[in-house]
Amino acid sequence: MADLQAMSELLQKGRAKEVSDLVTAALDEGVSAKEILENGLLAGMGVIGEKFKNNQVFIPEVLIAARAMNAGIALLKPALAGESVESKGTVILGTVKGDLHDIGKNLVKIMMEGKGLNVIDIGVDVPAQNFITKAQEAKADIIACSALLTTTMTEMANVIKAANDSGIRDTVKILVGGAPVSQSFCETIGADFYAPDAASAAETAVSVCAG
Ligand code: B1M
Repeated sequence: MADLQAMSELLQKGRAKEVSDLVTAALDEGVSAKEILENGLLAGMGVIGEKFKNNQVFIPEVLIAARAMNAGIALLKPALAGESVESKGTVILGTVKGDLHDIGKNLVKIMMEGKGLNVIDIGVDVPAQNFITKAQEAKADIIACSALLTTTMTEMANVIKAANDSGIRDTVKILVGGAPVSQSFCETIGADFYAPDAASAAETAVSVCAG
């Protein structure tokens, strides 16, 4: 039987190969991708997050756990993404300047692609102006910014300022998210939409593109 507890514990130890094997076995047994993600992978990363906060583990351990997490997510991708083919709109997605966290962003990408959006992932540590330049080049409908640090979430305000300055603010909507971000922060900086998780980010983006 699928052992999501073991998956969580192996992820905490950064054992990417074993995590991948357990993800594959769980999928083969018919466990849903959502359950594997939430009760196996995210549960393990949650424990690491607490230990990181309390100085019980340090960056190298967190990095290898993140690598195991990404290996597991890669296997879940087809099941999470579904089979949508028709493009419903274009999204420029990145983690803001100064911020290297990309696991949440990668999940947002998977969920958005699964809903039929064309997602241009411009990576991590992205300067505000790059979001704008890429959006102009791709004639994007949405700029989606992720931030995981209280010190970097303020960069989102710079993205909005850059959008205003370049005159694209009326044609491109700005979606923000990430653990420290909230609806009230979204309103304070003048972003258009906040989404608390990857699935709702995808739903919001689809409804924005549908007009
Ligand atoms: Co970092 N880190 N980290 N870290 N790290 C946190 C975020 C932290 C909360 C840990 C802690 O103290 N408990 C803390 C931030 C504190 C704060 O600002 N409030 C922290 C810190 C302090 C740091 C450093 C400063 C540590 C240091 O150097 N002293 C440093 C900063 C580096 C930098 O970015 N410049 C740092 C470094 C790292 C690693 C590189 C080691 C690694 C990142 C590896 C990687 O991403 N490839 C790492 C990790 C892994 C974490 C934790 C443990 C896990 C984050 C994660 O991936 N979660 C994290 C603690 C925690 O979250 N419990 C922590 C799983 C992921 C699926 O969730 O990204 O929240 P998340 O995404 C969610 C939602 O937020 C949302 O959807 C997802 C769920 O569906 N979402 C969006 C995300 N983006 C969205 C965009 C949207 C909509 C929704 O629309 C556009």
